[in-house]
Amino acid sequence: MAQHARRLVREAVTFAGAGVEVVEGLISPDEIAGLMRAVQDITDMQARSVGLPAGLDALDLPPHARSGVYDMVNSHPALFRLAGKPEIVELADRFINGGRTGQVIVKGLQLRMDLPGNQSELLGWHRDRDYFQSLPQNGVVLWLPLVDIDERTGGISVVPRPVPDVEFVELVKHWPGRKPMRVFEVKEPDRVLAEGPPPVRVSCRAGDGVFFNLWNMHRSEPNSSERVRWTLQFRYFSASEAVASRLDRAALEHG
Ligand SMILES: O=C(O)CCC(=O)C(=O)O
Repeated sequence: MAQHARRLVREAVTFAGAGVEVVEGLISPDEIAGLMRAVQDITDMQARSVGLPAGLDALDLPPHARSGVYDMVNSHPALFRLAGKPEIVELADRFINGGRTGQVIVKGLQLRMDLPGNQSELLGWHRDRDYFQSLPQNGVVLWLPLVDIDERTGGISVVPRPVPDVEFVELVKHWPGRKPMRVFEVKEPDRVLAEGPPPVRVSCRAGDGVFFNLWNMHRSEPNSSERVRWTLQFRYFSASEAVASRLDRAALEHG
């Protein structure tokens, strides 16, 4: 597995982009604590709904109540506030558009809860582009852990180059306590892996941001620690591309 470098925000904006960019301290300990308070409020609400006391960890809830935490937390305003944080949007804009254009949109906001020892929610090799086929194809993924990431917590591995010329398959997966989920996986990941460069296994601190291209193949690594691996995922897309294609369509429609 290849190594990656962690960079400060001010250095990252001058980086040409080898495919994976780990930016130090993108969100602060206070912002993480704020988000985890929101998670706890929702956990307490779900616990009470099944007759359990407040103050429990999501891990202590039965799967269907835990699933409720997962679903509600993904619609919490705290997620939207972080995704719109100016420093983050500016970085996404630089990675996508190469400059400070303000022409980005964010979609696919998600807070993942990876349970200890639970391999069932792990995602195999995939590209996020395949989940957002109707959106602009120029974009970046931001994967942002709320806990320190090391060998034990697992995390993700990313192939540090875009792979536009691979086939993917659509599957439906069933995970305990969750609704069936549609996933997209790369059909022959070994071929891509054999062509190199080797995947980068991410290790970083809570609050660091891991950026990579929408077309980069990546997968989950198992969580073998005793704690939940909480991570955020936001996807940023080039809005200028969306505007350009709308203009093209309008020109076609109206001659
Ligand atoms: O965090 C993980 O385990 C994988 C997340 C991921 O690959 C994704 O959301 O696209």
